[in-house]
Amino acid sequence: MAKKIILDCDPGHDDAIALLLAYGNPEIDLLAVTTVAGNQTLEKVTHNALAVAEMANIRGIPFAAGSARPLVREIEVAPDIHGDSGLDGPELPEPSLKLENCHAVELIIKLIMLHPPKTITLVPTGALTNIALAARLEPRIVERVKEVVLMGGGYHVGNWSPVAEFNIKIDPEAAHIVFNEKWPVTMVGLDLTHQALATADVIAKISEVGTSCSQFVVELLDFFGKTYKQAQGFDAPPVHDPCAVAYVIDPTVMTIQRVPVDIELAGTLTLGMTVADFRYPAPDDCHTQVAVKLDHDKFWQLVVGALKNIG
Ligand SMILES: [Ca+2]
Repeated sequence: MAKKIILDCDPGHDDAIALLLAYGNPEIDLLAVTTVAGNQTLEKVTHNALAVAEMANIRGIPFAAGSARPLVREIEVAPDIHGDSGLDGPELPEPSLKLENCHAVELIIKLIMLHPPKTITLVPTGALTNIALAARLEPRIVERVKEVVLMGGGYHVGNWSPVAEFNIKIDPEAAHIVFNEKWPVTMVGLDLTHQALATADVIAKISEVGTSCSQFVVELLDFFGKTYKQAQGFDAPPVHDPCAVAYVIDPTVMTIQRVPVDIELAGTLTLGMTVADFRYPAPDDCHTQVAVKLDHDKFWQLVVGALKNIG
């Protein structure tokens, strides 16, 4: 049976590819797409999500806009990576899809309470603001969610500070809530996503699909590659967010390790660090795990396969 997910995102080049992977892969039942401020303002990332839906002719899936700023801190965006629009590079179609007339947090709660327990996986690929608010507004969702598979953090490296990753760093309080609730959390962090490089070889395979959708992804990766080279010195861009979706589709696409993870909220140099305690075997009640090693070929086969299915 297809795995039901809610994708909570801030498109974002890699979010856009995550959305296409989730939509195009038959193992995934995409119940809803929700947005959160992050890579750009809420208005921009929501427009981008709808534009990607338009481009891929996604219909019948509810989209809802969520939090316009982090729980406590001022909003931070990432134009050096994603451009002024949040999705610079390809030309975006004008969206015709309309947003749901409710807040993303309401939609997330409604869907989780409506479906049988332990059937919905939350896949956040942006700041954890919406997910944290949902857990606080309706605490019963914590037991009902199957698991949270998030892109964010990193146990040995950061990107928005030496030790903190962007999604966690911009709303560390939200991340603290999400990592400390007792639902299973899989952290697909930079340790893993820095292995998901869109090399020239990968881009050629995507281009060979030969559809408007694959061309769109090639143009996304072209822009993303340039900014990643300029901002962080990567020879090929790491395509973070689809890794979380890929794990839900097929957990064997990566190796994982159970380990306690908590979020630093007080450090002057380490705010937003995902602190993983590898000193001992994970205790029995450990509900967090981290992604370690990616099967690069299997991962990109999933992405290319999904693009072929979208047509
Ligand atoms: Ca993202």
